[in-house]
Amino acid sequence: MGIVRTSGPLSTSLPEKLFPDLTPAWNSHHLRQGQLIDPTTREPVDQAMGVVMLGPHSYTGEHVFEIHCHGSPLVLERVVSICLRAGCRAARPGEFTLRAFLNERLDLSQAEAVLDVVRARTNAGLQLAVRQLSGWLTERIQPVRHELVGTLAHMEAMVDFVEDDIPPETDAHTRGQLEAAMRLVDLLLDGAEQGIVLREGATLAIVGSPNVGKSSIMNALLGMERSIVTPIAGTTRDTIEETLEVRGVPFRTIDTAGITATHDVVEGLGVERSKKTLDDADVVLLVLDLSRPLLDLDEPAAAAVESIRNQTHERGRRLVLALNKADLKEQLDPTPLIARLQPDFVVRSSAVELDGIADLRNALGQAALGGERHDFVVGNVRHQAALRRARTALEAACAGIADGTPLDLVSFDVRAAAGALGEITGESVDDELLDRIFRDFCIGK
Ligand SMILES: Nc1nc2c(ncn2[C@@H]2O[C@H](COP(=O)(O)OP(=O)(O)OP(=O)(O)O)[C@@H](O)[C@H]2O)c(=O)[nH]1
Ligand SMILES: [Mg+2]
Repeated sequence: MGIVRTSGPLSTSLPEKLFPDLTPAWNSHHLRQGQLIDPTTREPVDQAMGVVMLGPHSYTGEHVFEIHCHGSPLVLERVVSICLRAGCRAARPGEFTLRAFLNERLDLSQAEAVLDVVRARTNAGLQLAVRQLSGWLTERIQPVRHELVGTLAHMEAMVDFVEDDIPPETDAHTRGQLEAAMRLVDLLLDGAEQGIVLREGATLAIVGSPNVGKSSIMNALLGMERSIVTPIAGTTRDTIEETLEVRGVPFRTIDTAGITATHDVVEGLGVERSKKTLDDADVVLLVLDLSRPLLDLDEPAAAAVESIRNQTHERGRRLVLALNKADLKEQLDPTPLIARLQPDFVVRSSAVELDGIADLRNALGQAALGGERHDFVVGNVRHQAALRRARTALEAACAGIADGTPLDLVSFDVRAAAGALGEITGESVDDELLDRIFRDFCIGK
């Protein structure tokens, strides 16, 4: 099916023109079926359905008419051109949603959530967007912003009328409000990092020396025999990728060749790839074999992990250590390595008996999210940036009050904070920002 829709006053006169066979009584929100014709030629175009939704009870808040026809591009093009001839104009990208925002059917964060729903690439990202569509973010931000605006008005009045020092109780009150705003912004920013991981997923590199059970663990995590497993060291020669969802986090999971000091050319190239994979990973799963006594064998892998642990990484790389083959007689003491690498999680596992695999999944999920899943996750990058700006401005305002900075300077920061929060709800946006946001929408949304 294909839907052509119109919004605005013409939406109530179009139905009679396009469906002349139907009685002209078009009740709002009732779907009707009939012969759709081209009013200029009287030629039938399609057997279609139409529905009128009278404003303000429509998506845009204006009168809306929708034509549900067969999905043939020819039919759709015809219907669009008929509407244009009847006096409509083509919608700009996102214009329906923009009108919904301008007519206060949606706040700005909800309008953007529409785009996030359309664009979601992961189930978790979709979940976040749908949640935002309900308006929870504005519900939280709006009262705090209104308090700030009130504080601002008060401060400006003080600047204008008071020559003497500000009474201390005003200071305390203002500071209390600024701190309350900061707590909310902090709470929302805490979950922002998780928003990115849930929207975009994380990369997981499974590394270690040869034969420790990396491929077996990859298969156990996936629940399928994806990677070849043999008792021969050096089985995995190249990186092997698969997607895996753990606690809502989509992982790009990569099994790698064992990292070892080697003179073999092919094996050496595999080791290079393993190190490159390690470099790009958000979460590293280092596997050790508990059943063999020699920790030295793990040295090249440990050194490679150690070197990337010291590098900065945009999401803060996390390390999970799997002490594998825990079903066999334990011969290895991993304590010195744990002390040296300081992994975020240590899990004992048996990839053969499937012991500890659930713990491993838990550890990986927490490692990617940087802890337990937050209740309030802001997934939209623009909102995150606005929250960060609000945070900086609130901090400056609090510091200003503590230092006895003149109120007119402090009020400048409070205004900036209220402005940044208003950019999320849409209460303080200019046309340029709206243009930028809705430009990304597709036409018709
Ligand atoms: N008993 C026991 N054997 C295991 C376990 N995990 C892996 N193995 C065995 O160890 C051998 C090597 O396993 P792989 O998964 O191929 O190890 P790998 O680390 O991928 O090895 P390379 O690809 O050669 O670097 C196989 O014979 C596995 O069956 C485990 O937890 N317990
Ligand atoms: Mg392998």
